[in-house]
Amino acid sequence: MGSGGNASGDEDVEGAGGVYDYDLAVIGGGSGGMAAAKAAAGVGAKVVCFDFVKPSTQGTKWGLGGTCVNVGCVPKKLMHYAGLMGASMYDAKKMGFDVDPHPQHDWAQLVQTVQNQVKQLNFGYRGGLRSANVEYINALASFQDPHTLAYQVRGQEPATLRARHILIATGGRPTIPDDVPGAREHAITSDDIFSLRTKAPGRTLCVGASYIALECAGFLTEIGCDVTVAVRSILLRGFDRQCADKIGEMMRLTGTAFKEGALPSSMEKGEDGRISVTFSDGSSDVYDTVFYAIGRTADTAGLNLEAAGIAAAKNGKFELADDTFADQPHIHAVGDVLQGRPELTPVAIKEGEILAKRLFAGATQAMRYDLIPTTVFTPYEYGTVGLTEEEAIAKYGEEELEVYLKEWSTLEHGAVHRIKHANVGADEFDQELPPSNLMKLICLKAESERVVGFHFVGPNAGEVTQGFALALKLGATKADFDDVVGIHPTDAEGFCDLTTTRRSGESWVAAGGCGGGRCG
Ligand code: FAD
Ligand code: NA7
Repeated sequence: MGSGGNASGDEDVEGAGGVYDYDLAVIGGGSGGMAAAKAAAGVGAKVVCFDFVKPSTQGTKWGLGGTCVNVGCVPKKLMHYAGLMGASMYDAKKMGFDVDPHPQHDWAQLVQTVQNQVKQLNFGYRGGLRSANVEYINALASFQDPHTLAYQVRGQEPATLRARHILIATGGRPTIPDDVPGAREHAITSDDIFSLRTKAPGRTLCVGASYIALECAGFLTEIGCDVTVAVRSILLRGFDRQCADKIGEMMRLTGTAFKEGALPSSMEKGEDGRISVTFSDGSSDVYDTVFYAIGRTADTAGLNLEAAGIAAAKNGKFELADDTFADQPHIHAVGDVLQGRPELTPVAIKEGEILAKRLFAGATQAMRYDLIPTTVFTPYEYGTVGLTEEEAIAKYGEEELEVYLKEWSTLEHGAVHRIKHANVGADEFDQELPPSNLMKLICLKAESERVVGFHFVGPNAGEVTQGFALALKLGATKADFDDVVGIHPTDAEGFCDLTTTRRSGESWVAAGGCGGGRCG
């Protein structure tokens, strides 16, 4: 044991290679690290978990629990909920409530509500670690040698501890480009937006066109901000193209602007606090907020990896066959630090639990990365599990697939003309509007039309997709979907009787809207 010793003072644990203070030391108390720590302690391992938050470029800090609970899924979903409420104000008026269809939005109140919930979860996580018998150390940890971690708790002497196994679960942080003068100084990221107390975002430029940029652009638009998304190439790279295009179409119709092919080249803050942005096409504009969501960089630079005899790729991630370093089989990694794996909380959790049970309970289950469902929480959500149409064609060939699809509008939204209203703010708009929803099943002909790709753009896609993911996991065929009796009137019931195939050349747009577009 090094200077400072192990905070618990408990007995040392023995293992191959010597005597250790802990069976497992986890660096990073986020989704993956916390899950692994609790699972390992749950089967009797002696576990310590380090978690420490370095402030964002704008100085934002937060508590225990990692990205998801503090600056990711949780505050994002709550703000998405606020956005959905904003969109439903007009519905409420149409449904007889005596409400202003354009009420003023109080950003400070929203942040307060969101942060109260986050604080409650932080508190719960601390108690959760304690009751799981995991020792928590609020300090940055780094390697001193392959089995030794160095750390310093604020106000205390530097210390070290030795662990039989070490898990790296340090996640990632938002990327801000170095080559855009002013961006690091003036732009915010997802690390800041959910606790932004100084002012409402107002006129906002979102840079980036994937998950996070579109989700944030979506809820900001719905609560009344004037939002433009700066798109480098395409929306939602890696997702099904038709569905990504549908998301873009619905976001445009509900008020988000898109600036294609031109990105900020510099920005500066005026005396009024607003940010003047010059774009690569020579144009310029002024915003209250510039929000970068152009990807995340794995947070591994400060771990002193050389001392452990391991290395990260150029982007900071680890390229591992599974969750363990081949050269240092006692060092492991889970979550967002892993190269080529989905950056999702349930993935990090599952990886952490599987690792812990393998190390300390003799389990043999390996992590499976196929059929992981996910949802983009844009105003019209997009849920998917399995292959995109592009991936299915590349894997099996177009002729081997039958693609069933349908577009329609949600009954309730159609009844109050929500999209028509959102687009122009009045009922006089008479342009033909596209249906808001899209569903698609990609089926493999050679295997009795086994469903290999499920896609749904529409309200509550997260809830819908979670349930259907089980069907794909169990190998459901198109006939199995057809055999299910629908729940009427829902959007999801549309999956029970999809008839139009892409191959048929017929229109897949359902004329009416009554439960999954079934009675058009
Ligand atoms: P993290 O949760 O990032 O935890 C890592 C922890 O380690 C952090 O607390 C960090 O401060 C700490 N740390 C780093 N270095 C050290 C060190 N040296 N010593 C001690 N501590 C250290 N996923 C979903 O599934 N659904 C969603 O809807 C969703 N929405 C998202 C929205 C946003 C805006 C963002 C940013 C992410 C979202 N994600 C979502 C992704 C999800 O949050 C991540 O995939 C998940 O948090 C990864 O978990 P992790 O354990 O790898 O790392
Ligand atoms: P992603 O999913 O990595 O996407 C990054 C987006 O930002 C994508 O649209 C990129 O466009 C765009 N991008 C990348 N670099 C730049 C620069 N320099 N300028 C402008 N735009 C750029 O990142 P997210 O932040 O949305 O999400 C990360 C993960 O966190 C995600 O998987 C969620 O699970 C949670 P491209 O398509 O490459 O042209």
